[in-house]
Amino acid sequence: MSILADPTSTRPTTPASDAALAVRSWVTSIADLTQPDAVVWCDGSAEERERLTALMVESGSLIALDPELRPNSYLARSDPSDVARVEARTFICSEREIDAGPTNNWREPAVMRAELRGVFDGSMRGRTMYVVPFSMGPVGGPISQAGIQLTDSPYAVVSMSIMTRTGSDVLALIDAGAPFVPAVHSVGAPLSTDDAGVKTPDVPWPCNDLKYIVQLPETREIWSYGSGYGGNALLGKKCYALRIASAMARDEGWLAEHMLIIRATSPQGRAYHLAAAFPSACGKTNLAMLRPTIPGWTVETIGDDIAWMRPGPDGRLRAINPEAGFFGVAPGTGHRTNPTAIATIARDTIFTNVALTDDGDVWWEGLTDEVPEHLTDWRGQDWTPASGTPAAHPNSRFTVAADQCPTIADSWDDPAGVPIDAIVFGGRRATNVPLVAQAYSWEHGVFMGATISSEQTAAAEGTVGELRRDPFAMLPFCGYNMADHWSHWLDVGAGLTPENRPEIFQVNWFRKGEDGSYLWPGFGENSRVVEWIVRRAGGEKVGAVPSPVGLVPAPGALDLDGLDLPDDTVTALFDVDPGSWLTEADLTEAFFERFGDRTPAALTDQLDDLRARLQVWLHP
Ligand code: GTP
Ligand code: SPV
Ligand code: MN
Repeated sequence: MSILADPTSTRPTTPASDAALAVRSWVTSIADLTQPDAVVWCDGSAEERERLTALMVESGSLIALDPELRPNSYLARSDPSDVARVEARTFICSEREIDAGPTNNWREPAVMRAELRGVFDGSMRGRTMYVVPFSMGPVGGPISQAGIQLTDSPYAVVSMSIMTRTGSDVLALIDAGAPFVPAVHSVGAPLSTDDAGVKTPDVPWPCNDLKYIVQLPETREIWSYGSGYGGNALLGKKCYALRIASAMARDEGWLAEHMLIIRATSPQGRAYHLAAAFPSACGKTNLAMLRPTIPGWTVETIGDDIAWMRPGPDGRLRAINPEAGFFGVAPGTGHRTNPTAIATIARDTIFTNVALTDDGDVWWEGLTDEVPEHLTDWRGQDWTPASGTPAAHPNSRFTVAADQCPTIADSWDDPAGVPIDAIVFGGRRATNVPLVAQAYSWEHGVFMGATISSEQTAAAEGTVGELRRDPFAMLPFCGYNMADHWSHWLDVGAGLTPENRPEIFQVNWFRKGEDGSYLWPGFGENSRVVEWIVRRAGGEKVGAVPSPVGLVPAPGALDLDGLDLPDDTVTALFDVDPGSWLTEADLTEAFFERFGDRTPAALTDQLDDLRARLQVWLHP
């Protein structure tokens, strides 16, 4: 088998440099290990995507939607066992366990490598191995980084070509010596051939019950086995842009974060940039595509999931969206809640695990108010409203290019990034956390980020609804010791001058009343909170009053015009109950203790300050 065995392969230009030879010898070594039938070098072209898409339609991996209703769009149904990230099988393999920290699964690199050699041995037999050079961020940009994903999944190739910049220009950069992260992916479902030379038939969604999502942050490598889904398989996303990049960023003085980025422009024409970290399925895509309900404001989208930020030549913290597409949660995305997303996915979209309508379009819970009378559910079974099961999987997703978004900012792909004015941390909290609060200082803001807790969602395996700590919304994504991440944030803040340092805020769209319903209408109405945040960050005269947990809007400072919120609802949205906050402080202390002496003293000082403010609140 030769590297160029497949006649459809676009042969990369004859390698001239040592770098180019090293890439080819790495590709050969992985092909020798995994033994695919053919190796195809991907050029990222439209023809290539069409060819692979047609191949998947033919094999049954993709279902073409009605082109009149949803042009050039497809539905994929995963294996029912392969529907979300698998955190229990996600490993950070640093030489020392302490460097992975208590919140990551750690394995010794040498042990993991030996294990991986075993599982990858012959794992691509009967399949094609695709070579996908990709760039996170604009190709060659000062904040961008390159990678190469080897994969036996055409679904991963096509998805990567939407989610990242792939193709020959990236390979040329790597051949010229640009560093790249090698990322190997196999669905772990080799196809055997019998004595007569007949291959076992393939299934629409090959995968393996045994899964490994492995990051080696010190040697900057990724190995993923057994899953074809989302963050497990599109290795540029969580594996690279967060787990590996967070470790790079720590070493090099920048930040790789699970954050959306937006640009908000006031009626006066002043533009502000905001980056916000919420745990998975807690509202990043929705905030990124926010349609403001308050007059005169516009919000434009820069990124919906990941931000890479570094101090720029002007001394400001500059952020890029390293991705090129959105892998967004479908359920709950509707004409009423997120019309921008609905417009974005009108064409050229891959849907995974949503329901199919009888006329060949897609549907999911929350897309429309009225529920279709008959559907084919995400498992391919007949479904009616009486079925009693969701028609779309709760973690079903759409994959779509960022530039299809009608609110995409013209600066979204500026290689130099946009200057960040405000950083926001949030989570899904039925109680305690107010609608919005501003940190008293950078250190207090880092404390807010470090103490995020959130009710678990369907974006990963686990019990939905259970409260868990998710510091910086990075619990499943930090490639090194989480406490070191907090120290790193303290250092980055200390390196910025006060004028250039973003203000930090905390928000909670999910607080519930006694009847269990949300107190805050959310979605477009979140623009009211965004206005208060960016005006505060911009140093404008907009009122704030102290509370134990941060500065909250002064009476009348948050624009609630036209909302018809009863006064007691507003009070409940901002209620700080010292008793339950003191209990929460005890839990925070226990949480910090898990990290031993790696927890920065600045954060235990912040905990002391919080307790002191709560005591004053309790006994004024
Ligand atoms: P990942 O892609 O997993 O990182 O998720 P995300 O953080 O981008 O979450 P997304 O915006 O997709 O929202 C997840 C779910 O939360 C969807 O079902 C949304 O409808 C719902 N949601 C988002 N914003 C709000 C809000 O302001 N209020 C309420 N009640 N629900 C919201
Ligand atoms: C998340 O879980 O935060 C996602 C989806 O954005 S995945 O790409 O699967 O990680
Ligand atoms: Mn995410």
